[in-house]
Amino acid sequence: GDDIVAASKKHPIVPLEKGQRYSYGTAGFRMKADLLEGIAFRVGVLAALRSRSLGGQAIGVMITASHNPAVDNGVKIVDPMGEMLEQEWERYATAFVNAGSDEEVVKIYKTLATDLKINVKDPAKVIFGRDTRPSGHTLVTALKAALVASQSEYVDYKILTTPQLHYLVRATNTEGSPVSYGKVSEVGYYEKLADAFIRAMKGKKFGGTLSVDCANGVGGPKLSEFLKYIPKDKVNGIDVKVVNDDVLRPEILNLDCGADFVKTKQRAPPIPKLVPGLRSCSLDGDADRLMYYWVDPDTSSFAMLDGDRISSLAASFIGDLLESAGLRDELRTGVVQTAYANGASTNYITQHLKLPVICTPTGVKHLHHVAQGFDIGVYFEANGHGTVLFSPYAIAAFKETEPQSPAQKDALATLAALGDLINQTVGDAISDMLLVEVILAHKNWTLRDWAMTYADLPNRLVRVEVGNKDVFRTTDAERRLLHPDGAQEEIDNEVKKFKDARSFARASGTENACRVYAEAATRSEASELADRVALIIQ
Ligand code: 16G
Ligand code: ZN
Repeated sequence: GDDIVAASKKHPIVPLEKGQRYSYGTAGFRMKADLLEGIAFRVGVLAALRSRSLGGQAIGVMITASHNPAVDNGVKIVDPMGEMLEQEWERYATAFVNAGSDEEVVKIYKTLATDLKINVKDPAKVIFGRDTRPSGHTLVTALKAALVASQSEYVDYKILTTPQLHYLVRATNTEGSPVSYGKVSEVGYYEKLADAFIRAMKGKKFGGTLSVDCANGVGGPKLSEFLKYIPKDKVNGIDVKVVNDDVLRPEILNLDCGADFVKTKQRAPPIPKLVPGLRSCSLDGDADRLMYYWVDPDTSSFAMLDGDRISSLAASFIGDLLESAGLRDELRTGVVQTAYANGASTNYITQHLKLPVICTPTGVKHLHHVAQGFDIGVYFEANGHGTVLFSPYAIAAFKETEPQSPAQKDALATLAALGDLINQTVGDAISDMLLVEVILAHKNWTLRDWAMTYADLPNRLVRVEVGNKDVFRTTDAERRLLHPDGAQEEIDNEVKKFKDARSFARASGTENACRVYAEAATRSEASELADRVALIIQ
C-alpha cells in the first residue's frame, strides 16, 4: 500500500472542473495526452489487480488514441483472451481514476481486493504496448511505475498496433495449451498471418497493385514488416504499396488521411493523389479499422467500401465455402451490426445471403459478445472495425471433416486458413485487409464487382451539440429514444414523410455530443431528414 501511495504521488491526476468525472468509455480513457499520466498510473494498479483476480493470467494495457488527433492519447485494458475489459471492471477503473487522493486509490484497491477475495500478494502479469504518439513515453513510464509498486511482472512490447497487443495477450495466456493462439512475440504474429495468408491464396492470383494508406501511424511500419514474411513466389502477383507511413513527424498522424477521414469525409485522402482504377484502402492510427475505396476508371466516380461492405463480402464468401465444404447446415452463421449499418447491407444479408442479422449498441464489445453466440459470427461496425469469430466447434469441423471431393477439400483448407488469418480477439485492419484480398482473389473481383453487389441507401450522419447528452437514453440497440419524453414520436413523424427512410439519435460514447443518423431514398432526402431530427433533439 505505502509503495503505491508513494509512487502515485509522482504521477498525479489532473483535477477536473467541479461536477466532472473521468470515465472509462467505449475506448477506455481517451483525452488530451497531458491529462493522462496519472490515469495511466492508476490503470496500471488496476490491471495488476485484475490479473491477480484471474489467477495471474496476463492482462494487456494499450496506449493509443486510435484515429483521434496526434495531441490526444488513451489507455485501455485488455482481458486475458484478448477481449475488451469486462464491464464490471470498467466501473472499478472509473472509481480508481476519480479517487480524490493517492491514499484513496489504495483504499479503493484494498476494498476491492477484500470484496472480490483477491490476495494482493498473488502473482500478477501485465503486458503493454503503445502507438507512435510521442506522449506514449510518459504514459508508459507512469504505467511501469504502477506495476513496480504493485509488484506485478510486466513485459513492455514497445510500439504495436492495437490488434497486435490483443494477439499477444491471448498468445501469452494460451501458450503451451491445446488452444495456443500462436508464438508469444510480434514475430509470431507476422508468421501466423503470413502462413495463413499464403495457404488461403494458394492457386489464386493477387489482383494488381493494392495501395495502403496507413494514416501515418503504427500500421505503416508494421505492415512493411509483415510483408517481409511473404516470399514473392508464395503469393502469385502480390504487390502492396504502403503510403502515408511517416511516423517520424508525429503531428501528421491521422491528418487528412486514414480510415476515419475516408469514412467521415466520404473521399480519398488528398495525398497521394488517387490514381483512377487503383485498388486502395486506409487503416486508422492504431490499425484496427479498415476502409476500401477507388475511383472507377470508367465513370470517374469515387466508391467507398466500408465495414458493412466488408461484412457482407466476408459473410457471402464464408457462406459459399461452407456450402462447398458440406457444413452449411452444421455451423450456425450470423452477422452482427449496429444501427449505423446501411439498410441496404442488412437487406442484402438477410434476403440475398439468407443469414440472420442481429443489431447491437455501438462499441466493439457489444458486437463481439453477440458474435460469440454463433459458430461463425461476422461482425463489423460501418466505420470499418470488425472481425469474424469461429467457435472451437467450427475450427474442429474445418480440420476434421473428411473431404469427399477435391472441391470439398479445397473449401475446408481455405476455411481452416481463414480461422488462422482472421484475428479472433478484436478487429484488425491488417488481418481484415488480407481477408478482403483473399476473397477478391478467389472471386476474381475488382472493387467494381464488389461495389455492385448492392446499392447503398444515401445517408447522412450529423453531430449535434446538446446541453446534456446524458438525457438521451435509448432502447432497441440505440434505434429508439426512451427519453426525453415525446422525442421518439416526433422522430417517427418525420421519418414517415420520407421514402425508404430510417433515422435515430443517440448520445456519443466518446464525445460530449449527440449523433443523428438518417438514410432515405435520395441524398437530399437523407440530408433533409437528418436536419429535421437534429432540430428535434437540439
Ligand atoms: C469507440 C468504439 C467504436 C465505436 C465508437 C463510437 C471500441 C474499441 N471503439 O471508438 O467501436 O464505433 O466508439 O463512437 O469499442 P461514438 O459513441 O462517439 O459515436
Ligand atoms: Zn482504431
